[in-house]
Amino acid sequence: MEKYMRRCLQLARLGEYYVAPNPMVGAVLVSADGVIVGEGFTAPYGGPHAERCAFADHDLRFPGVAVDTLVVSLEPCCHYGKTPPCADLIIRRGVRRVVVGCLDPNPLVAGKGIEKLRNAGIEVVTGVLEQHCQWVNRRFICLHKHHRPYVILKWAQTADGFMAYLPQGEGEQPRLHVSTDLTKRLVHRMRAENMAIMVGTQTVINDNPRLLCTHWSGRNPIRVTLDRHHRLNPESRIFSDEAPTIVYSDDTDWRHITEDLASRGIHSVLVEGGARLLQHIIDSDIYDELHVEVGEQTIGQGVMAPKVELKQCRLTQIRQQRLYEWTRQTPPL
Ligand code: AOF
Ligand code: ZN
Repeated sequence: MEKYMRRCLQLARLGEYYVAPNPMVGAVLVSADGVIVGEGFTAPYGGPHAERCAFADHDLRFPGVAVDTLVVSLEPCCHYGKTPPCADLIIRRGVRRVVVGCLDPNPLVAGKGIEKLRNAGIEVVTGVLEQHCQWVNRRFICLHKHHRPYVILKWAQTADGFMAYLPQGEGEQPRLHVSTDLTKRLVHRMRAENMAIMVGTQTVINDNPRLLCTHWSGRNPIRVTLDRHHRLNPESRIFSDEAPTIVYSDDTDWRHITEDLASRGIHSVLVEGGARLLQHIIDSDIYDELHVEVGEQTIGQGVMAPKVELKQCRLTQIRQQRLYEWTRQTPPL
């Protein structure tokens, strides 16, 4: 069943930039002699689920062929959300067997989808490539399991460990450029992969960023920042109408912010700096991944990058840049 599940995971990723806050799911329908006779993946948020799309695909391309097994990367749902329950559809379609990658942690489902299928006499096999299926939806699973978004910290620093020039009085600050065109594009891909993006007050003041996803396909993330001393100019580009923006000014404790983001249904946040905010989060130990880009230049003095041990990180070299990546959970091969 693994080869069918691998295909489900490929299909699931086709929805990657559009389905949040829903999980990305892939489903295939298999005939009794092992041929794939229908494929589907979760439609953009609010649209039909993977299973429903797979049956629609079957009806178009293989209308006369009987379906024996449904293989799906996440437990089929059994609740009415924006769409009706997949479990009911599967039962109605007379499938003999359902093969599931991992359980749906959403308390409205959480095992009840599988139970419903079994009660209807369908054979259910679970846990096929389970870790892979969980990894694909680690953001969605984190939200439901820990009631906080999946947190990714990202910054760029010089070879001598600085992430910005020292402030020089009033007015425009000179910008330190570490990223290259290629790594900037990779950052925009990360923005597309996450529901929210966050920077500290000083970054808004110094860089006046838009924090949009312009160099990758996908939706703009929700922008998040802090403003404890009401220093932000309402004309800042972070307040443009291209994406929503959330500002925390009273309670800027990281744990409380993550709880609030979770209560808004936000399953992931990419934190792009600056140094103080990143260090506060690192000290709180509430984060899941680190992505640190180290350029080759040295500047002698500046704003120091957060202190973390890069030794355990996976290292990738992109031309002159070194990219260090660390995840709390080990990704499956
Ligand atoms: C599935 N197949 O492809 C997905 C599932 O509001 P709705 O109707 O879209 O339901 C969203 C919930 O359904 C979501 O939180 C998760 O529990 C489940 N997602 N289930 O059977 C799918 N994307
Ligand atoms: Zn469903």
